[in-house]
Amino acid sequence: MSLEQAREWLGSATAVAVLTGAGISAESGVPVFRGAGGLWKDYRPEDLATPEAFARDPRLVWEWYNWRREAIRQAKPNAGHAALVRLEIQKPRFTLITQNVDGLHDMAGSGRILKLHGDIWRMRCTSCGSNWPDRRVPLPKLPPHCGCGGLARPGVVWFGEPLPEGMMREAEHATLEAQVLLVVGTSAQVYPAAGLIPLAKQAGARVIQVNLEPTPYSGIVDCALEGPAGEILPRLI
Ligand code: BJW
Ligand code: ZN
Repeated sequence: MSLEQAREWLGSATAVAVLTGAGISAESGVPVFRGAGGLWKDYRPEDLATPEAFARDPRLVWEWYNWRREAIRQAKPNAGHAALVRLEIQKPRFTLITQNVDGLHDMAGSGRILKLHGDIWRMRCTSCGSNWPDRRVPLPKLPPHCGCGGLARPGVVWFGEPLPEGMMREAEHATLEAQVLLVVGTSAQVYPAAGLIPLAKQAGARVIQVNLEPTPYSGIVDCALEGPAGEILPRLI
């Protein structure tokens, strides 16, 4: 299916949901998780983004976050993020659902954002549960601690952990009412986020995917556009 057809679907829809992943920030210089440039010191995300990995070696996990915070701090939103801000302004009903923790959608000016996997600029205490913002790069001492003396962890969602209370329900609700689901820069391998794609299909929405390469859902989406999000989204919107 062509970009023109996808542009028409998107143009005539009044309710749109967008699901983004690390690929939308790749052109801003933020490393992705899987595939080319996605690995840090040969670790896979499944080796680091888990409560077990953190319990085993909090310093190692924090070194990974320090590295990513460094890359993210230097990053600016790109033309893909900006196009989604324009789309939000055009649509009466619009929901941006992101798996990204980098804050680039906020920086671009998107309004309400459902951050399924949390925020890399927040910390949470593993002892007292309090949470707070911390944008220092690099962190002065690893691993960081809370005022109560407890070990601090990044305010993100790791494998095996539940998503923020109620957020997935909101994402599902937006997906179910959308006429178009636009899926950008995700390998669609991590659940429950990836499950929004078949959910939209079941509900009768058109699904448009923008990615450098095919994903497990390329065969069921209505239109799979292959190329960089920073080039395709401005042409689509
Ligand atoms: C471009 C581009 C360009 C590049 N333009 N494109 C089956 C069903 C349901 C769940 C499970 C299941 N099987 C297993 C699970 C559990 C698990 C899971 O999904 N595992 C999979 C490995 C199978 N899920 C979970 O554990 C989740 N929690 C959960 O299910 O809780 C249940 C529960 C309930 C009650 C109590 C307890 C538990 C949590 C998942 C958390 C994921 N966390 C991470 C880390 C977040 C923090 C951080 O950032 O540090 O989230 S892992 C990592 O993967 C990160 C990402 O958000 C996520 C998705 O990655 P994404 O965004 O797709 O990036 P990539 O790198 O994979 O892909 C980039 C894509 O962009 C590629 O396709 C490129 O081609 C493309 N690209 N440049 C366009 N310029
Ligand atoms: Zn504490």
